[in-house]
Amino acid sequence: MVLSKLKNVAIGILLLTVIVFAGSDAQAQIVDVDIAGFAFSPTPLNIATGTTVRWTNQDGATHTSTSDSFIWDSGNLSTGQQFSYTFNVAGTYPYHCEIHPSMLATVIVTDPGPSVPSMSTYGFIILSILLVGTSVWFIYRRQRVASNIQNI
Ligand SMILES: [Cu+2]
Repeated sequence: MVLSKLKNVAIGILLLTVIVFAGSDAQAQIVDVDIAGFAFSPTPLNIATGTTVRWTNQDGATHTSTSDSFIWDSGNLSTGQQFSYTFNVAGTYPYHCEIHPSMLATVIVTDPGPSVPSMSTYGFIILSILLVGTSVWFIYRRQRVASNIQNI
């Protein structure tokens, strides 16, 4: 009886904790770079590791997004075409358009380090511990009262 109630409380707390942690987990991001007016915008672009950059050619002319060290190369992008690349390693990445050598830009990737749980997450954990504690105490007390009545 007591054990099954405790199990229900424990499962409930566990589920809530999982939901909160899943919700606070930083999602992979996509950042857009426009190719317009024979220029990349924005540049320099500052992003965190794991971010995907998506270039879209807004010009009538054909362009490319090509890393200066050929880490990536979009090939020819005609009007409206897109190209994406995910930056998993921190560093400075200069790039250019193969067709128009004057089109230069840079992506700067920094590693934000391991994500630290927010204060609200700590608050939730403390609240959970308090909730479990009081639940256990109430159930234990009720059990003692019940056994005392039986002993009379
Ligand atoms: Cu170009």
